Amino acid sequence: MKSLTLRKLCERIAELKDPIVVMHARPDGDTVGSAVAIVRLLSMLGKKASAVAPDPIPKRLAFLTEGIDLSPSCLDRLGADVLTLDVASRGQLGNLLERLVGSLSPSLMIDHHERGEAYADGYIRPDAAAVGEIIFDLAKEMHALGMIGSLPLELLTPIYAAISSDTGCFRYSNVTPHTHEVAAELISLGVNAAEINRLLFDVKSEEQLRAEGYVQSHLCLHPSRRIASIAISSECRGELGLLDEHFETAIDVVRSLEGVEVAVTVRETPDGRFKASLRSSGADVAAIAASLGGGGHVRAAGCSLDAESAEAARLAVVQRVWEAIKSPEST
Ligand SMILES: [Mn+2]
Repeated sequence: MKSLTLRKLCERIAELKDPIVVMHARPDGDTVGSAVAIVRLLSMLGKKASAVAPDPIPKRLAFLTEGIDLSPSCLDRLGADVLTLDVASRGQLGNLLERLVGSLSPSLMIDHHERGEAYADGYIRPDAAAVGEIIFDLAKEMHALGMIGSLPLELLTPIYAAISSDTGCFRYSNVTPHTHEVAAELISLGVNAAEINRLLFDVKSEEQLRAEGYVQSHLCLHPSRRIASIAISSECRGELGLLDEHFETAIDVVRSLEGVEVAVTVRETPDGRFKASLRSSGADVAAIAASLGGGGHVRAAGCSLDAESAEAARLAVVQRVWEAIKSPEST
């Protein structure tokens, strides 16, 4: 698998035939915004591109995907080239894993995860706060090379959303001077940052608020008070009349408790497995997630695991976190 330069990436994108842009499982603002931006770039190059995600795109991100072909039927096209965005390992292809083999194996990957698997020729920049930050550099390079004539708002808006989403509105430690420079340039090119951030962070559905209320009143605090966690089973969701996507912002509630270094949410998935999300204010949760077969960033990572119940999965993850952070030299 080759590691590409930005210039080479431009050339490879220009060569894509009938491209299919693939997002990661449980799509977030970065994978969705980046996918929409790449589809628009590809159409500016005269290509008809589609985008697919292994799971439904959360309603709160629907404002990004207007006019984008998201039909999974694109996977029936023979000879299409597949490009993945923000997908660190094949495991993150979720339900699409079995479809994306043989002639549909990804030929290109653009990513920013530190730990991952090189399953295609790639452009991977762990210093980028979001894949969106890379897509902006890519769009500018294509513009400089004369491959595209302009940088329209319909391209820039999803890029800004991708970056803002993966940085928690520019609050996380992954933000660099370059992240702010890109954001500044996007705003000077006309992006409506206030409106995008309002839609991403301030607007919540009634269901989301109810989910956050449930998490607030059912938080489990480790005796050390350094780990906070919550387990959400399918049964519990059913009783509350809520869907998994309503719990997406629940991790922010868990991590907001004073003194907590690592926040853990465990959600039961439809296949009866459990998906853990870990957020940290210092400890390397990517290493902890990796020890459980997952991956991610130092301060934001996740994994899937099998357990008897959501509660058992929560206890197993908390135990692993505690083992990792209890001795000071490991943090
Ligand atoms: Mn990302």
